[in-house]
Amino acid sequence: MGHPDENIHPIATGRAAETVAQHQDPQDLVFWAGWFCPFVQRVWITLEEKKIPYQYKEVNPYKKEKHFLDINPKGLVPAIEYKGRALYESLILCEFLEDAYPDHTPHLLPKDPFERAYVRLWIDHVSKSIIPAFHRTIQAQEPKKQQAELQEFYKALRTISEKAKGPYFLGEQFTLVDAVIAPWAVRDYIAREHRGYTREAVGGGWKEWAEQLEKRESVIKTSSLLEHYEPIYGRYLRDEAQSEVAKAIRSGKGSSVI
Ligand SMILES: N[C@@H](CCC(=O)N[C@@H](CS)C(=O)NCC(=O)O)C(=O)O
Repeated sequence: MGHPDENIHPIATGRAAETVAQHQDPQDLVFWAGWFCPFVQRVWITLEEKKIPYQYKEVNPYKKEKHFLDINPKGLVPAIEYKGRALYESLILCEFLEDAYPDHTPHLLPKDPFERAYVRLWIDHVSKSIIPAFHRTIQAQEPKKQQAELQEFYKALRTISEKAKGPYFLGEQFTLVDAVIAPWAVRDYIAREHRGYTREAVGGGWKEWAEQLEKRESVIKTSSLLEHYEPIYGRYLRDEAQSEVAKAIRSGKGSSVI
């Protein structure tokens, strides 16, 4: 995600704010988070699912403050400090939590090696197909391009949804596939409000799956009030290419009217 607008809300709201308040005491694990970030929410869901003790610390990753760059040289949230040592990258963090807290259930990765690899295969699809298509859909300005990208987003979601057994990806068990895609079920309303996306149009059972994900306690507890997510996408959503100025530029009159 790029640099959000200045009017981005500084801290978590709604149920996520309650969760933050409950996780202020020092712990072995410090969770460096940005309340708004979908990659953060995956790790947060994992922490909540497994009831791992953690101390929540809010950081604005766009400020690139030195203390945070010492933790994650990339300057991105999420990051963690575990007994004083730092790690980052959301998928790696989710797997680390599985490995470092083996007694904490539920296990989000199946025991069976095939099933484990299968979960990772579909997480890879989320990373490589679904998230890029979501961002291209949001960022596209030309209506034709928006439509084309939206179709790609639908296709990527349909492909995985057709494999979902219900209520969750592997059936009754909530796994990492569910945890990593859930933040986009929370945020897909942005595409609905601005790009004509509907869950029904995805097909393949996405609507039912997304509704299950939204209802999951760990997802609810890590979600802020919906209206605060929108400004984060504002820069992409602002249809500048359709503004009068943009139209003027396109028609060759640009420099004289700006
Ligand atoms: N691949 C990273 C992506 C994390 C990411 O992009 N985080 C965003 C916020 S949602 C960030 O920290 N952005 C700061 C920046 O781009 O400078 C992960 O999975 O953890």
